[in-house]
Amino acid sequence: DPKSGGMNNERYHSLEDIYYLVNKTSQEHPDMTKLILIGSSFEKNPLYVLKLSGRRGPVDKAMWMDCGIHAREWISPAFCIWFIKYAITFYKEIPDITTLLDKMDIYILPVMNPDGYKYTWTTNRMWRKNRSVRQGSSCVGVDLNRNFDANWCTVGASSNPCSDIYCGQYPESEPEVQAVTKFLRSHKDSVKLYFSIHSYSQLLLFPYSYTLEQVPNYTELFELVQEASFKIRRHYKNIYRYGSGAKTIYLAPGGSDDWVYDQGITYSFTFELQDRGRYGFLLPPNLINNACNEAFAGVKTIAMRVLEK
Ligand code: ING
Ligand code: ZN
Repeated sequence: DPKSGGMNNERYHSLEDIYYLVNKTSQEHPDMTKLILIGSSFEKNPLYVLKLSGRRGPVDKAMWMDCGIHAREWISPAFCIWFIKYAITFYKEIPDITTLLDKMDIYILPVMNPDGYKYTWTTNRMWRKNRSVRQGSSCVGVDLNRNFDANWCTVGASSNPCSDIYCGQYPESEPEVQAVTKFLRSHKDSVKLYFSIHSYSQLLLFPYSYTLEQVPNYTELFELVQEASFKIRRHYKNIYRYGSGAKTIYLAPGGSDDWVYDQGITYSFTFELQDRGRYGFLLPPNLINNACNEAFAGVKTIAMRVLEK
């Protein structure tokens, strides 16, 4: 495929690789990118956001996408990296990404949980949480997607530090969550659209996950994810279920998309990428490109609609 631009032989990237790639991209494309250090992890790994923009004057709209909140969901950072590469390669070549970059800035955090991600490469491939340690407990890590200040630590989270869904000592106790909330609070006026990328299960979710109650713009969000799911099904013959988090999978408080929504960013989504359980978190590298293409179809469909509003 001539349009693949060498993007059809993906592999997973180590944390060091990702830092290198993001840094190199920012140096090679200063006209389209800006590297922003938003904070650091518990183990003092940097949290870099890459800002992507078209070659044009300033605009007032922005989109945020974070990947790798959960360490073992390797396809998630792979998608953020794929997205950056796709944007840089095909800006002014392919209309969809050109329109997105001409009309809004795109902030990408490729690995929100670098300590956990590193740990899945060295020690335990199935680790989910971050790697924060706390005196008085021998268990390590907080579930960053239970640590946001959104009905924090109610049904669907655990106050047991040994649990995989441990909510932490208090809302925003974790430096990774603090870095993201600080950035988003100070960019609330421009950021209209939020995506958080997870795996697996093939789901397109929107708030709320912390309650079964419907958000005010439920119908609008439902129609957006429905259209995204139809597009993926038509072009990639793959099924993505969709709906609010609580109704579609389970009650889960303290999640990023719910917190973002309650900050007033009402186009807030969590995507669960491939697969539906055959390989689960261990999605083989030869499936990365397909998973990323269809995830991009979903992001693009929603982003284009939100730009029309
Ligand atoms: N799923 C998410 C989790 O953190 C989720 C589901 C989405 C929860 C949005 C809260 C908010 O459990 C995975 N696979 O991590
Ligand atoms: Zn996850």
